[in-house]
Amino acid sequence: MGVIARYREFLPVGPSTPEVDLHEGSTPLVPSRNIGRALGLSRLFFKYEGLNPTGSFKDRGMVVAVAKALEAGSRVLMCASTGNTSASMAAYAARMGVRAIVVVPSGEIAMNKLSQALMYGAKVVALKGTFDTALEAVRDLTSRYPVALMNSINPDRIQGQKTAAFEVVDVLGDAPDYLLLPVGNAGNITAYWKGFREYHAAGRSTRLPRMVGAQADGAAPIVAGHPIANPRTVASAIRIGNPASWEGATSARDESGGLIAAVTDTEILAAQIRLANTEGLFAEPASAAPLALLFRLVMEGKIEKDSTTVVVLTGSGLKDPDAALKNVEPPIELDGDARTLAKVLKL
Ligand code: AN7
Repeated sequence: MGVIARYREFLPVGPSTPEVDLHEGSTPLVPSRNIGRALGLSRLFFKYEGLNPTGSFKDRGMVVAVAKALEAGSRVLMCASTGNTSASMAAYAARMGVRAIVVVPSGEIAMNKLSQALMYGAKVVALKGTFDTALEAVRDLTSRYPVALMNSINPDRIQGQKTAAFEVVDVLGDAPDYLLLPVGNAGNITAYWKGFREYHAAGRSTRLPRMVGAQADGAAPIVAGHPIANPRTVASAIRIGNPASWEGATSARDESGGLIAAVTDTEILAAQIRLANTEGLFAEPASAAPLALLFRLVMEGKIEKDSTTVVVLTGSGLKDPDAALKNVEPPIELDGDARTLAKVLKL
């Protein structure tokens, strides 16, 4: 069952909304086995969003936005993307038989995300410039032509994405003390906060979490307090200099008593490897940013050891093998039999 069927009563859908479903959502909330213990945190969980049908959390919002676009009669869908939004939109457009056009910053998106958009049959334009320039072009074009804008400025995207907060509460039985996630265009932090508030208002939880957002040092406009013209980070998913949902992010931070801070690329890659090596969870670099921030906050004594903490792993590590492979030993090249193999392995 997908998120529309599961959370229908909380979503802007009705009898005339077409059925769209790729069985997105219902992702596991995996308890930490090793990192939590090492940090002295008794209740640390990972929301493993890489297990969505296209490998990222974007499917939750896309399914609702596509259903609503179809209901409104749209036949052409368009988005700007650092990769995951384009993969997701292209998949749902393919399934529903409508055109998908994606605009990505040229040379800036992870190869496997690009391969997804192409395989699902989207028309892909690699536009010179940053994600921010791509989004500007898409906003402009969709305001002039009968083409549906599918970025998270589209409120139906936020509606769908809030279901991740519902799932966290459904599994834990209440909201956590802290929810950590990466912040790029800032749709997701906006959506989680909306979800936690709505569930709380509906009596499904007794409290609200503190929202903790992680940006990358070279792409941290919200931390800096101004847009960044040339955002730079290894985490290409959050290489964004002027987030569309800026205010949603700062409201989530301030209303929840949380924080948004930046981590370095070195911290991001170290966290990514540690997560894979010690938990068996492979997430893309952007998804490791909040874990890197958690390490710092625990060291600074800013997170109580007995708190319930959820780190959202927004996208699968398989999305961006190039980023990961730079940081591990290459395979051992060998021509030999079991004996030479055993020798090389020092068994
Ligand atoms: C894995 O795909 O912006 O703060 O165009 O792919 O809601 O933007 C992706 C963002 C975090 C940041 N983690 O979420 C896009 C795009 C992953 C992501 C984010 C993205 P937002």
